[in-house]
Amino acid sequence: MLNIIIFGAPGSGKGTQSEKLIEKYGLKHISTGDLFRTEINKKTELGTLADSYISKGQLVPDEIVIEMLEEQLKSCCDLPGFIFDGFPRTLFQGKSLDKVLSKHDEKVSLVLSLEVADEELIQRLLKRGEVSGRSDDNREVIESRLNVYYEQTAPLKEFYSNQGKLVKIKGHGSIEEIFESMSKAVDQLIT
Ligand code: B4P
Repeated sequence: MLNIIIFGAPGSGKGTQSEKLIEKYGLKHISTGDLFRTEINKKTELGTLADSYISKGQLVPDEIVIEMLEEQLKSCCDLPGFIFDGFPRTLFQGKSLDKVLSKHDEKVSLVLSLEVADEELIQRLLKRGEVSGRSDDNREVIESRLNVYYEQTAPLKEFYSNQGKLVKIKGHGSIEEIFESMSKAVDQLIT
């Protein structure tokens, strides 16, 4: 299986690029952010709990995220692979993903890291906030999300770089240009 992690700061284009990669390579999309937003919209207990963290720009606790992930991976075996979008976000989540995948004799194939400057990230998220209605797309919460990213999520880059799995992708430019760079990295792995 081809198991790709799309990595990057909030607003780096993870969701945007994931959709295009899924279409091209036929992989199953697992976006923890989307899964939480679905629960929030359905007003479930999990949604209410997740929103209490998301609306403050904090990460949802690891154990909740891992439980949700395990549920998603239960029926994984006859698929060509996964795109993990916005997951893992902590070292604990990274190590847990390895454990869950190894139960299915699988591993992470590639980590594509979208590199975008903070100013651009803030502008993109503020722009999305004008229409998204998301509780976390406003300046105060965006700043806290960026801090959380640098403190808790960015250390994963070293984790995957040490395993020779990290490929940095310039995340500035048109969506098509970025997609081309990402596709090249995937094609190098599969051909
Ligand atoms: P996510 O849903 O993962 O959201 P994100 O980081 O904001 O977005 P992404 O990088 O996907 O941005 P997009 O492509 O949409 O997480 C939301 C929250 O959920 C987290 O803060 C956290 O609280 C919680 N959560 C999720 N997963 C978790 C986990 N594993 N553990 C704990 N908590 C978790 O792009 C953003 C904008 O930029 C869009 O408007 C897009 O149109 C635009 N854009 C994209 N590419 C562009 C380009 N090349 N040029 C110009 N604009 C571009």
